Amino acid sequence: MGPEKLAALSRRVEAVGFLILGGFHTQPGHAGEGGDTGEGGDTGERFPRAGDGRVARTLILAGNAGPALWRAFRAAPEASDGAPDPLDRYTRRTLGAVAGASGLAVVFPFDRPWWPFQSWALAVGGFSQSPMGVLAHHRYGPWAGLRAAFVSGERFAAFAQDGTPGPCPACEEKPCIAACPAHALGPRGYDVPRCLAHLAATPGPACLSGCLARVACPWGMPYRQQEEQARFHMRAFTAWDTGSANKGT
Ligand code: B12
Ligand code: SF4
Ligand code: SF4
Repeated sequence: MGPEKLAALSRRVEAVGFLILGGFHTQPGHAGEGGDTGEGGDTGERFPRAGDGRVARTLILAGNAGPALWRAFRAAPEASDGAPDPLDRYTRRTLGAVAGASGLAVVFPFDRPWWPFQSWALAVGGFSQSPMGVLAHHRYGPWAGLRAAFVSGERFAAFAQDGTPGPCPACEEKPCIAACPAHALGPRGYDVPRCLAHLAATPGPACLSGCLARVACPWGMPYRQQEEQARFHMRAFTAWDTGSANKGT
């Protein structure tokens, strides 16, 4: 696939509210070469098969940041049909159609077993591991959702990456850590049960309008979620321990 086809893929993805975050070539020797089933997804070294059954040579990551996805989703039938996991279903329908039209295979972050989307984002570049578990991006801060990976058996033309690293290693004060009222972020990472206990025990917790630690990050402010979208994702997150979570971003 040359630059024109990549540009066409980008246009199709943007028309339904998403964006292309970048891509990378899988290296010879990665699992998926010669005989691997391509199933599963528990390490960054495993890849899905391309649509024609060939091993993956190129992986392209689609995501979202800023208001475009929420706008497109709110106008779609899934947003009001009352069935579970509306955003995941919107994503599968629209990006599944984009993959079909582009001759690519596609996998999603909500498919089980989990594919290693964050490892793939680190391979794409521009992201760093934040103290909150989410990856922070040099442009989008902690607000980039990872929504789909397109897979091809061809080696695509090189991706234009500007080489800018994610912001966390150079962020000395790390205001995200101090902003968490539950002290759930620290040197040992993100204490999920502590965060969830705080959300359950506090009447009308401020975090339900958006994780305060994420909001405190000075990077990517123009891409922050609006309140309605933040509430949607936080509701899904707090449902995690009931087993009915839709882990959106
Ligand atoms: C399971 C899961 C969770 C679990 C984590 C349980 C645990 N401790 O493992 C819970 C429910 C806690 C969770 C929470 C959230 N999650 Co989550 N989650 C996932 C999911 C579905 C699978 C992760 C996984 O196990 N992958 C398999 C491993 C092998 O893949 P990997 O990439 O190599 O591994 C990375 C992760 O395991 C990560 N990791 C380890 N522990 C934790 C803990 C958390 C909280 C996160 C986010 C990541 C993380 O570190 C590894 C290296 O980078 C991914 C989607 C996906 N397929 O990756 C989303 C995903 C990681 N989650 C995401 C997000 C945004 C959230 C929330 C912010 C949701 C929200 N409210 O909006 C919250 C964070 C809480 C908060 N304060 O707001 C995004 C991250 C986007 C980004 N920029 O990095 C993802 C990619 C989903 C998406 N569609 O974009 N999540
Ligand atoms: S505040 Fe600093 S450490 Fe925290 S997510 Fe943002 S850039 Fe990373
Ligand atoms: S949602 Fe609230 S309690 Fe949980 S990590 Fe974010 S700031 Fe802390």
